[in-house]
This record gives sequence, structure tokens and C-alpha cells, in this order.
Amino acid sequence: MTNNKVIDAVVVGAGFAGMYTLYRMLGAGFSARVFEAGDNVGGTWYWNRYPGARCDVESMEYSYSFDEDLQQKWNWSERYATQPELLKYANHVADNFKLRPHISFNTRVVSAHYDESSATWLVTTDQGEEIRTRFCIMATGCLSSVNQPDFEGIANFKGNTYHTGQWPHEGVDFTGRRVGIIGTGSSSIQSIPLIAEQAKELTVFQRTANFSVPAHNQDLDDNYVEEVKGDYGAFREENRQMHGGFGARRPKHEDSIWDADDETIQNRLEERWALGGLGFTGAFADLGLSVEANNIAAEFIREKIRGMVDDPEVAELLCPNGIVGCKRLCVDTNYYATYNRDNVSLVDVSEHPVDRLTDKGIVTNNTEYEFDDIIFATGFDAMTGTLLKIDIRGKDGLTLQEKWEAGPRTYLGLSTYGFPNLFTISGPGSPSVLSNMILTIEQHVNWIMDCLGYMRDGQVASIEANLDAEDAWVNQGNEFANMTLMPMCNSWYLGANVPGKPRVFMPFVGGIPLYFETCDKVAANNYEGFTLNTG
Ligand code: N01
Repeated sequence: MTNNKVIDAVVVGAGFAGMYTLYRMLGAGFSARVFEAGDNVGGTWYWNRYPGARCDVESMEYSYSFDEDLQQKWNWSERYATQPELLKYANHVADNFKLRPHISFNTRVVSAHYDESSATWLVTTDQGEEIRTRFCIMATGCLSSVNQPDFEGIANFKGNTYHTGQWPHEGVDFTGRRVGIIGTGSSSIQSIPLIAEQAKELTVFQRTANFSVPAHNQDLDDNYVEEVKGDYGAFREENRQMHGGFGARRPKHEDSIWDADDETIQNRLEERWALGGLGFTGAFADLGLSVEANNIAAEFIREKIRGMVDDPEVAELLCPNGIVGCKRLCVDTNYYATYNRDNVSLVDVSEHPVDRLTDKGIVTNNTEYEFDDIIFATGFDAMTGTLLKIDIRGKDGLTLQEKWEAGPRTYLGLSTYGFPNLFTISGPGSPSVLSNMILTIEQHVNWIMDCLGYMRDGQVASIEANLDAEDAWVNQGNEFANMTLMPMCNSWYLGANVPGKPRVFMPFVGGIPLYFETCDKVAANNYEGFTLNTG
């Protein structure tokens, strides 16, 4: 079905980014259509329904700020919101702002081809629809393409298989079942304690031990909520001044670990442990910059693990060797203590990988483990996976796959040379996954909307990142990343978790204040680094 009308924007995805884009587009008088593969809104919180799924950024912070009424009236129940509560919130936003009529659900965008002569994109969907649009806004999320390892014999397994990132909507009852779970990242670390309570036996296959700190989740304190809501705008602004866009009202330390004596170091790390959450790595300024400094924090966590896990051999296997915060720090509730249960066992697959699946279970190191259910908690083809699955072709038919063959290249994480009028929200090269995502989503959408308004006012037909601006941005991003310890491990930030994916550090590590300031300056200087054509 082809519609000859040219609309202003196609938005891909109805998660928090797509919904806010739609809200702003409609408010500014632009025509927009949103396409969403799922049958409802919510994005990451629609798909990741595994037991224990919850956000690791606090709920008073991980929420929209664009509407005072919304932020005043919505009540979060816990310090860290659960997936069901976040999904309820997403649905509330969709209903409250009457977004649904503009969203096509159960519809996947399969291609987007740019036509230079008309400065428009032709977008096609898996429902056979063709839409011509001036702008393509990719609100596809950073963790929306699952990483499913291609284990030999996977089709032979007679039991049920699940991926944490594509969890059945009706939930899964593991009562009385023998369950195997592969992977020990955040998804696994959140779900293991709850699955262990249900399953008859739970066997965890661990390739690399991860650092995890306690969440200390709790019901939200009424006084704290009242205080934040008393001036929510100020609270949001304080968080915008933070490196990651969150944590403004918690204790901050900017001193070096080398200026502290042993007792101070121990007390500080204990204080952070007691506080819980991602702020652990903020105990000293140099934990993310110096291996020696980081190792003090790493050893502190290893000692905690040894204290929580009864069996010393299991404890040692659970002790990570690497750098704290190099892979995304995990935040858990009762993860390590779960290994003290009689029905939970740990299999180290670091030296002898998962060899194959059989009709009965998993084979590693010549041993077959039999299961009723196998869970793949094996993560995502992060940041670029979903974008590269869409057949995106820019100027001269250049595909995004070709352009990003050696890794993603963008200007500000918002735009890529050769692909005019295409914007990526939380794209590679932006703070994205290293930030409070809703805050940076709002900033990206606001920037794009200002840009679209500027183009409308000046009758500009197209905007395209310049190659030199893009190169400079990529180089600066690499320089920042190389100043930190973050490129030193096989993380998904680097694409290292997906076989064959180019190893490039994808998110911008320079922090929110610098990033926001740079974007503002670019806009204030008439979109410096972009070429605007009145065509
Ligand atoms: O995925 P991961 P995730 N054989 O990539 C293992 C966000 N998130 O879904 O480390 C054996 O972290 C892999 O092993 P290794 C958050 O940003 C947030 O858990 O590569 N094992 C690893 O242990 C997070 O970082 C929240 O050696 C294999 C695991 O699978 C991101 O999503 C909650 C394997 C994958 O871990 C991803 O987390 C959940 C193989 N062939 C997720 N292949 C919160 O907000 C992979 N692995 C709290």
C-alpha cells in the first residue's frame, strides 16, 4: 500500500524515545507516524519481562520531566521501579497524551531509502506499507536486538527455551522444573534469585564473573518524594549537571583515592556499599581512570562476595578478575546469597565453553546437564544491532551497513554523514547507555525538534552531518574513552560480546554537561558541522 502524501516524520519505535518524539512532533504541528514491532508501547520495558527486571536508575530520576502535571501526579512505589510499573507508566503516558492513534503496532520497519532529488525517505514496513517522509527518526533503543549465541544443536533441545530480552508476556512458572541459565550479566543477576525460589534446580553457566553491588531497594520515602516534588524542576536541573545525569542528591566525592588513608578508603567504600546502586564507582574520582585505584574497589567487592557465599570454591568462581565498571556494573538483590541455596549450582564455562545443546540439555567439558528449561541471558547486539537490521540507504545508495562496516560513525550520536534528514536518538557517539536514558532521550528529542523548527522557519529541505565534523567527533569520543578504563574489557559497549562485531567503543564518555553544552553550541551556531540545503 503506497501513500503518495509526504509526511514530516516516520519515527521507528514506541519506547520512551519514540513516544516523546511523537508528543513533540504533534505539539509542533508536524505530521508523524510511529511504527512499533511490539503490540504496545514501552520499548525495553515491553520486551524485558524476565523475573526481577527493574531499572538501575532510581525512579524519581528515571522518568519524563517534560510535563509538570505528569511528574507531579505519577507516584512511583519503590526506589528502583520494577518492569511492570515502568510499563504501566509508559502506557499511562501513551493514553494521557493521546499518542496511540499515531502508532502502528505489530509493524516492523524493514527499509528506509533516501531520495536526494526530493530530499525525502521512502520507508517500507513488514505490513507492506510504503510511506514517504521528510525525516526518519530512529527511536530504536540501544538494547533492543537480542544476542542469541548460535550454539550447535539448539534446535534439538526438547524443553523450553527463553531469552531474557524476549520474555513471554504471560510469564513463566518454573515450579518443580530443572532450569539452566547461560550468562551472568545484569539480566541474569536480577532474575536468578527469583527463579531459584521457584525452580527445583537452577544451574548457572558463567563465562565471566561480573561485579555486582546491592540495590538496597526499598519503598520510596514519602518525605523524599515530597521534597523532590516540591521543586521537581530544580531536581532535574541538578541531575543534568551530573556526569551520568543522575545521583545529584546523593553524597558526592571528587577526591583521589591516593589522598586517602586506608581507614578512609574502607569507610568510603562501606558507605557506598551501604548506599547501594551504581553510585559505588563514584566513591573516588579515580576509580574509572586508574587500574591500581580500581583494583582497591575490586578487591573490596571480592571480599564482600567471599563473605556472602558459604562455599569458598563457589565464592572464588564468583569473584570477578576485571575492572569494576568496565562492563556495566550490576545492581542486585540477594544475588550472591542465592548460591547458598541447595538447589542452585554454578558451572564455570570460562575454559570449557558451552559445547552444544542436545535434546536433553547443555554439554560442556564432556558433561551433559539435563534441563526442562534453558534461559539465554546472553544480552544484546547493543547500540547498532537494530539499526543495522533495517535496510537503510542514504545518498548514492550507500547502506548504513557499508558506512558502519568498521564500527559506527556519527556526529554527536545524532546524525551520520551520507544520510541526510535521518536522526538517531541515543545513537552511538552519544552518552546514551552511560546516562540516565530518559533524561538524554528528552535532550535528543528537544534538540531534533529545535532543528526541525529552524529548518521549517528557514525553508531548509535537508540537513546532513559533515564528514570532517563527524571525524572530529569520533576522534574526540575515542580520546575520551581511552582516558578511562572502559575500553579494557570485552564489554557490549565495545561490541565485544557479539562475534564478528567491530571493536569500537560506542557511547560518549565525556559526560552529560559537556555533551549537552556541545549540542547547544552546535545549534546556536546555526548547526555548525552540518550542511543545510534549501534545495
Ligand atoms: O547482557 P550482558 P544482559 N556462552 O551482555 C554471557 C541492561 N540491563 O542482558 O561476559 C556463555 O551484560 C556473557 O558472558 P561474557 C544493562 O545495561 C539493565 O545481562 O561475555 N556465556 C554475559 O555473562 C546491561 O549491561 C538492567 O563472558 C555467554 C551474559 O551472557 C545490559 O542491559 C537489567 C555467551 C550477557 O550479559 C545487558 O545485560 C538488565 C556464550 N556463548 C539489563 N554469550 C537494569 O536496569 C554471552 N554470554 C538493572
